[in-house]
Amino acid sequence: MLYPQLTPTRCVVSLNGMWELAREHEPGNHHKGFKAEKHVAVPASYNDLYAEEGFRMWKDGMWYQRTFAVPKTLQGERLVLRFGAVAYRARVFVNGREVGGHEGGHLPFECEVTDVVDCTGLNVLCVRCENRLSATTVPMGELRNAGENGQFAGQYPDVPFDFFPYAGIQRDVCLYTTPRAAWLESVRVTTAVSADGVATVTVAGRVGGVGENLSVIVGCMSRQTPKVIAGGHESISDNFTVDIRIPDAELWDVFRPNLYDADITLLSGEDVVDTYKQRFGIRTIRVTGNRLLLNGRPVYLQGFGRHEDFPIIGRGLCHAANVRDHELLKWVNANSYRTTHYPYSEELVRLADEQGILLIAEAPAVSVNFDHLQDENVRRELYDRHSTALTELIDRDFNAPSVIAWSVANEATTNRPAARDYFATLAGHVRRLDATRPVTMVTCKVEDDLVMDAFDMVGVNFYPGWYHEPGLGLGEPFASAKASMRHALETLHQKFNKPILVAEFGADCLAGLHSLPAEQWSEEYQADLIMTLIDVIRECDFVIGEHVWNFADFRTAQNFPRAGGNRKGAFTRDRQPKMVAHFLRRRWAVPRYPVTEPVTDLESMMRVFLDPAARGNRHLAPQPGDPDFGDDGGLGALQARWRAQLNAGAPPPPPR
Ligand code: GCB
Repeated sequence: MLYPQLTPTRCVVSLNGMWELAREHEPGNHHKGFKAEKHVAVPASYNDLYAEEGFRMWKDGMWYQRTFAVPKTLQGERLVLRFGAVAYRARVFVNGREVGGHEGGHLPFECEVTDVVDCTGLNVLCVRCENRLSATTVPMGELRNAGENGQFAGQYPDVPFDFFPYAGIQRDVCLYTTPRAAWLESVRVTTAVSADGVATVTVAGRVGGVGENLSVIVGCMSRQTPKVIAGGHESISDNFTVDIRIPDAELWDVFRPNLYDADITLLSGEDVVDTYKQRFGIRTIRVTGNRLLLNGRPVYLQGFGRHEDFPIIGRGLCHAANVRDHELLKWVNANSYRTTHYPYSEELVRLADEQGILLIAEAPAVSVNFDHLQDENVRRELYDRHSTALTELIDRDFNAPSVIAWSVANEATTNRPAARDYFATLAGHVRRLDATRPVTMVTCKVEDDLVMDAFDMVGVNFYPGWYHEPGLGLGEPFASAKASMRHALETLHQKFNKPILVAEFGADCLAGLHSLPAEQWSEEYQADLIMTLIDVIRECDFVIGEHVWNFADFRTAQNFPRAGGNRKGAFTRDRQPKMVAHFLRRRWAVPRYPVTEPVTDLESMMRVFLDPAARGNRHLAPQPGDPDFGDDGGLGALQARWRAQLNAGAPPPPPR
């Protein structure tokens, strides 16, 4: 499925804005139009918009409606309704007729409506969403708190995961057009780079409809130096594959997120039928030994697990919040995040492509609980939905250079024998769909995990110092939390012999709560614990990254360990830094592995040390009298030493 685009042959009309809303108290004729209870914003989750609990917690049929007309200029075109995401299930009706639907709350779907719309007047568009979860939905929910629900037992509402089950039309809705007879339906760009820097770009795609004498022309354009640099042409019927050679390929990476566009033109004889611009980046990503290699060089992932979560709009797409989040990620010197625990919006992935942020894209499968899957048919039903979600995710994001790995799930009961086959088959499914990226999954089982050898790298969530071994202790601070983290990482490495991403660790912290000596929930405790654990993590050479849980505070179901949601954010829910964010910023300013871009990297490292805000804090920057503080009253001495070390190929020292 292609992202909607305005091109000389296509038009996009946004249907976002103010819609009407009503709950389905009883099945009826809502699909033909209904009496509204509320106004509702699209896109947004409906849950936090109103003052009544009866709306916030509603999970049965929730109806949305609006009207639209088809402009005269678009009549005669093929008309498609497209939804970026509707949680969890959607059925779509136009003028009372069902035109399509979808299951799964975080991926796009579309419904062709060419023959259903009335081009002479207003059309009534009604969407029924429903957020009922079960043992066979992805994610699971409403398990009546049975089985191994652990800390989630007894939550309100009944979900076995730690984020609020937001619902509704949460991403963009549009009506878009394509030509009617034949059109470009999908495009997949695969790249390979040879040792001499020549890239082979394969642009493959599918054509919908039928046309005579069809052919495609593909031109490749570099966004850095905007000119057509290569092209290809092929006669086709419905599938096409065009290979293009790009000498001196400008690779995509974190420092220089170089992008290209494949300009695709579908022709019938000499006539242009359809055009589409598909962006892509040229880069390689693979796991070798204990390293994750981006363009052949080790990359250490420093960043967070996150949520699409913001006051009032819930999980609704908000460009302003997305811009702010990525700005903060850059500010804190993060280079990556995992789209915990579901696929994020296409718009955010595109921003990551443009800004050089590395993403581990996760399926919406969180807390898969095999105690509820003992019946083989039930397990098969879940598997089908789970693998479909991955198919749709890979289809959507295959062309995104920012996506460097697929994560098939977070925290399943991977200590149950049935989990083994389930996840091994799933890993195989993902590899068949995409052989160009590593596949991973995130476990919270250490001694008894049975599945991680099916993956290219191991993701692990581990919370010493928070859920176990709380407190500083009387001897060396956090001694037992440190030992526990070291033991877990070594155990997993011995067991699976794969590189490990510490995918979650951290502590809740109520912004503004201070305590000396540090104790749980205070800013001091969160900062000290996270920085201490980073030291331990970095003692293990097989660890390829540290993702702090979480980027920002977020809303959860209600339960006694949650104070107005999960407070493990390095930033508050309204995106202001807690103390730990300043520490991370300094720590992450220094690359973990030797860098080969001395000038830019050195500058970014120094930027933090020279930042006047950071300089005011003894913990964040060297002060006069420190050995690194130069006679020149600045950091000249430190800079000179680092530059010499970098040029000699040695890693810079970690900050004290
Ligand atoms: C986890 C989960 C995450 C929770 C986090 C916590 O292991 O993956 O969804 O929010 O722990 O804070 O408990």
